Amino acid sequence: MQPKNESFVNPSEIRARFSKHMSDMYREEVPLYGDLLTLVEDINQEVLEKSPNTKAHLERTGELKRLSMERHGAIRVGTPSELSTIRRLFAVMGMEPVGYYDLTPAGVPVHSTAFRAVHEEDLQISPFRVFTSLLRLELIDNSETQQLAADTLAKRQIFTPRVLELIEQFELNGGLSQANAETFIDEALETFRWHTTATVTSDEYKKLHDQHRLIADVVAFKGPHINHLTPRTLDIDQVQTQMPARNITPKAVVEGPPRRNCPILLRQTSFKALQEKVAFSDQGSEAGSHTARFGEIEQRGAALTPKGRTLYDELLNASRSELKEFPNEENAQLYTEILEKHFSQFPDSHKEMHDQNLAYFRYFVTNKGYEALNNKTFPTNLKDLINAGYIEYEPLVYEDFLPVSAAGIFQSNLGDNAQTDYKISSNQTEFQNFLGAEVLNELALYANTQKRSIIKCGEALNLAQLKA
Ligand code: OOG
Ligand code: NI
Repeated sequence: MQPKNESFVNPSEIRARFSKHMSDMYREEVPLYGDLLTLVEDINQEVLEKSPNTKAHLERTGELKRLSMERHGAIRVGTPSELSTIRRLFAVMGMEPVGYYDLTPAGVPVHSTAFRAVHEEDLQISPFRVFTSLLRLELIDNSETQQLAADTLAKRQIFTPRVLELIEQFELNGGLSQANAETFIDEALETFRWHTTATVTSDEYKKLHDQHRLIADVVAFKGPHINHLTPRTLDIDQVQTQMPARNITPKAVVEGPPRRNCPILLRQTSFKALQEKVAFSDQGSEAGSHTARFGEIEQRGAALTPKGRTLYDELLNASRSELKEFPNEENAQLYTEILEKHFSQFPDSHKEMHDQNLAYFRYFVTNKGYEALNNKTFPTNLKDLINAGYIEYEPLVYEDFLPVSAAGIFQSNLGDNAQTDYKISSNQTEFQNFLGAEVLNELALYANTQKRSIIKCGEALNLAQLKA
């Protein structure tokens, strides 16, 4: 999307710059994240050198250009008003809430969405995403702790006065000038910064922490510090194996689907959260500690259609049921075997995934197609055009998250004994009311991108009514 006024900065440009600033800040705050970035870059380089085929695919889809700047982060906010202002803040950078994730079945008292760009052209400029969770205070069963949390949260302001002004200005005028965009980036960054001083006493912290480590993390600090940033790798198993040699301790298993020739959705792994020194409000020095921030890596594959996603969910559930317990250090090998066995039922070539309508694709006119432009009558439907070699396709990359995987990432960083059986479940309507907007349906976004690529092919080949 272009800004309304030419002197305004493109929101995608603000997002790209903000994402870089955020990465630089986190690298300074958590040096291990920097080590992880270096490892991921090394492995990506290796993959690209060893597999010209992968490189060619990525070049074609434009992913090669965005690979080194690709990352996602996560924050956890405490109140409905923080959530709605965060939405307005991300809107300045062209990020919209996509998807609803309920983490309560996994024993984490939050529900979440992901802020990201939605149009393929904007995603190419910067695919930066932020997984954003809202604490569900109503799930705290101890009324005294619930009150303590509510009172503490009511006292804080996580946004600087200047960033609030700039958000309003953006909403009023439809954009920000170059100078204001710069200021916005600096001021917005403040919301995500780590604070070594807590806003609560050590006793209060203990009460919150005893209820759930996550509650202490959300409530006890000045703001929703970014708790991890995640670079994208082309070979997650390689990174997982090589982490220990660089003094990084990975979690037991890679979340998501198993390794495949044609990656689907999202595979993720993280390193354990760090214990960091903090000062409670009744202490002069940093005598306490808090464990929340970690590092994560991801490998992204094809976005699946509803049919593909149903198959994925079935195979994942079957694998989990057969394992009978949560994946951990001891059963990691067995889990991988079970996962591979079940996922052998998921077709592993782009052609099968395409022809069986399991994934979304982007279509391209081939050289043969362009060459034939002036001297051939083209077939008029997509299938025949593909069979004749005039059009080719590449899968659309999955831009979102997976609830079971997200739960696994939360748990590995909250201690595995953080399981709680919450009685209240999913409440998307309430979440959207707090957010002040509906979350977008990610499947519709992929379908739109796919459709736009078909229309483009039709235009290029002078086939006005090209249909899927
Ligand atoms: C968010 C965990 C989820 C992912 O990549 O699935 C997540 C959190 O711990 O706040 O980031
Ligand atoms: Ni993450």
